[in-house]
Amino acid sequence: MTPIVGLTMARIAERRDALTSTYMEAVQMAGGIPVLLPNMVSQDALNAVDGLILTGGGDFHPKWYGEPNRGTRMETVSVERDATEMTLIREAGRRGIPMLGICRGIQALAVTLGGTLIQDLASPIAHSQSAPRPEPTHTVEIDPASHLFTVLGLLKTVRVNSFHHQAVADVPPGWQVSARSEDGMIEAMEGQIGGTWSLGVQWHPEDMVQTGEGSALKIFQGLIETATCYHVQGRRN
Ligand SMILES: [Mn+2]
Repeated sequence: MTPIVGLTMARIAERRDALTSTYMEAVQMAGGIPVLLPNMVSQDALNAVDGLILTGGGDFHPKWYGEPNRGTRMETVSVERDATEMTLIREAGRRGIPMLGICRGIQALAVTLGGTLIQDLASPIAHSQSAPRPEPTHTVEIDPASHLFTVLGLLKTVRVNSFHHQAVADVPPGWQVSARSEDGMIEAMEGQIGGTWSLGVQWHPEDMVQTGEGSALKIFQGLIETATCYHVQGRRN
């Protein structure tokens, strides 16, 4: 069987949602069927999927994690998108649907499940690269005790791209840090919800699957594997 993976979308203008096709291509290359979840769906949309990808995009409104604005780029905030993704994450967690958070997506997982964010990085390493998207510009060190270490084929370090000015400050209760950059920023985290692994990465593996950089496709294959388990266990509605 081929698992179906739902992907959240960016609110790019009033009444206009979009998603870069590299996400859909990566899901397809990894053996899944990508379906798009626009910013008006209810939690019932999860009846149709075996896995969920929280995609990249603008900042979360800091009110969701109870902080004043300390460098959040308010012009990139969509509270409609924030609310849709938080609803989907809570419900996916309840059902045990495996999740992969990418860039904003790791932050979505953190904000929704009780973690916090650094609202504006002051880091010596450039986490906002000007190099082309498929090009890795910094390394991350993987915790050998992590699920991510297994997913990546036992790699201790990988080279990743970097397009973020925020990062996870505190991971949610029950989650663990699975990778950090040289400057100590959280670049990946993981948690087991409802018996299923979910993962967040701060980089953009969907932009690196074509070149094979950083074992990027393995991250999507890891999601497809857990989504397949979810499906064959007959857990989808
Ligand atoms: Mn980075």
